[in-house]
Amino acid sequence: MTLALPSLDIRADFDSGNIQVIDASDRQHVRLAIRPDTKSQHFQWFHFKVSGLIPGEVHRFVLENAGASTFSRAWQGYQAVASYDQQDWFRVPSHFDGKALHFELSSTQPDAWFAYFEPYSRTRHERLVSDALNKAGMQLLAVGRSVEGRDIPLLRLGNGQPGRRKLWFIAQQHPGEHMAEWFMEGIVERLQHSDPALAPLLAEVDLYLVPNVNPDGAFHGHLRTNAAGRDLNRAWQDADAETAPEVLFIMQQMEKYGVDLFIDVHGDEEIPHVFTAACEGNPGYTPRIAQLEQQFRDWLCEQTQDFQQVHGYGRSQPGQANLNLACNSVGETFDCLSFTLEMPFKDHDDAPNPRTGWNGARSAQLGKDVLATCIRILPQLR
Ligand code: GEM
Ligand code: ZN
Repeated sequence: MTLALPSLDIRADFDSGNIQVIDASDRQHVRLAIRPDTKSQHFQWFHFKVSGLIPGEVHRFVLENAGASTFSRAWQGYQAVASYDQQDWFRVPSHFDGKALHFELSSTQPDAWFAYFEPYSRTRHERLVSDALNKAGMQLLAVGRSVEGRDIPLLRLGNGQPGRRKLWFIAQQHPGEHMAEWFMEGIVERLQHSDPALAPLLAEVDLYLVPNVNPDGAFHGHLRTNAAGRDLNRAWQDADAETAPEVLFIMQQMEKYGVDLFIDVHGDEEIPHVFTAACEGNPGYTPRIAQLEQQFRDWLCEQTQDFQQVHGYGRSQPGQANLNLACNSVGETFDCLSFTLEMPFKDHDDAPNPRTGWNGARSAQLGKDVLATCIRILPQLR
């Protein structure tokens, strides 16, 4: 009598889930595909659960449409992440053959989750907001609404009195870049432990946080767009209430309160390093802003080995910046220090961690280190 092996059950019908099952009948060759963002051709983010694994056996998975994804070159050198408990995520052997991404797991458990990066869930987002309000002394200043009606909380630490410096962080305009809200968790966690190093922040600063700009896209397992199919980081010159209410809300709040330093938190699919992009291409770029940018980067390098200035995007030519991007739009509008901060989907190769690659905890620590650098540069902001 032959015992029938349990078939594999593969699901993605949950928060930030994304997979399409082509054929799961062969556990040595599980054929999968990534679903595109709604109303958009972008795709790269994946997140799914597998049940029915046989402990001790190697299971092999193939993302057959990886070669057609938005950043297809980024699969070179990339390793997928897996978890048995949705807490501890680790890298699994992966390779890209130019068309498909292959990865495998020598399973120790019958169930496992796989994802493009360590997911940041909506439940954890709600706990983050609760901790910000109840443990970190922040206030819920305003609430925006996404295309599908999800809350977009704007949190503030500080009393909004005239003369205080206004520091803004926004995260996950691009919903698949989950490292961004891990970064925000680090900032909120840091604020729960008062110490003398935070004194300048508390005395002189109003700190504005938008922990997740794109809750619809995050929930639906999108890489790049909101529920209306818009790339929010291309909507900062023409945001409207129907297709980019998320950006419109933030712009209106910035106009109301002002900005002295802005950091837009992202993830980068291809470059295996932490880096920043800034406003050198803005029409209003000045030597003052150039000096502030360099000082901030130099000090962040002193603060952490998880930052570097060698690798990153090419510099924009003078006057050629795309002002549809948040960093450039805010920097130009408020004549302030303004960065896009990029964390890797792969690893920070200057300080690699082979087991985890770049992950949530390192993103959170970077948030703390960036906040410390913001405090250090405060006296120079205006
Ligand atoms: C990037 S920001 C792109 C900035 N490019 C240069 N050359 N400064 C985007 O929106 O495409 C942010 C991201 O998605 O990570
Ligand atoms: Zn991004």
